[in-house]
Amino acid sequence: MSEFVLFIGDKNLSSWSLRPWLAMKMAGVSFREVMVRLDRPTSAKALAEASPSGLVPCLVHDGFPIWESLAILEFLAEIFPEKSLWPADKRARARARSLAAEMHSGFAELRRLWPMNFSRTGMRHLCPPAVKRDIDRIADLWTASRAEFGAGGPFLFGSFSIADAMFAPVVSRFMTYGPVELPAPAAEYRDMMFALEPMKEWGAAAAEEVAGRG
Ligand SMILES: N[C@@H](CCC(=O)N[C@@H](CS)C(=O)NCC(=O)O)C(=O)O
Repeated sequence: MSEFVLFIGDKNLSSWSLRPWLAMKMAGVSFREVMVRLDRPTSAKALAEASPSGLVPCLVHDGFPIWESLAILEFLAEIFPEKSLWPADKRARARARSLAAEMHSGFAELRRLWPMNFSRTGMRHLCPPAVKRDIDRIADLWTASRAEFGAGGPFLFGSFSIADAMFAPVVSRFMTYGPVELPAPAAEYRDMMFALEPMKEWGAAAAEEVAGRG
């Protein structure tokens, strides 16, 4: 039987790790997770051993490593076609890929100024215009996807997809640095995502880490 080992960073901090971890949980794929603690004197060596890029996440499938969150998610979609990690409809799939790619390469100011701090809520923060622009763009993307493609369920494209996995850390940020005021469909989507069982599981582990017990 195939073995999946997912190397991740600290759950409170590692936004990139959350994405494939959540997708694997939502798809019901069994895997072993190995955490590499970040920002420690031992981190550089441990990261170099865990991942060819020296960054997490890295998924090792029967000894074969796949790094970069989006590449891992694509691999999962390919080997588990029955899990429908991309929407079946060609246009919906293209749109989901646009959202996933925009998240992977964009929203730099939001990511820089509001780093993921999963276990915290209501943190004091600044919201300069560049961050506000990122928030507004994300709210528009969520609202439009829900309206155009979301009829079959509560996620961006109805059922859970890679696009949802890609935005999971933003969902967390919109709680940590808020709750951020969003138009109703975007706020509903954020709250639904934050209430998912795997998100609660990740959050509980993040809180244990911060308390020094993880
Ligand atoms: N583009 C990469 C980004 C991965 C990344 O930056 N990971 C961070 C943790 S969230 C990391 O490994 N940082 C290494 C460090 O902190 O030394 C991806 O999509 O997987």
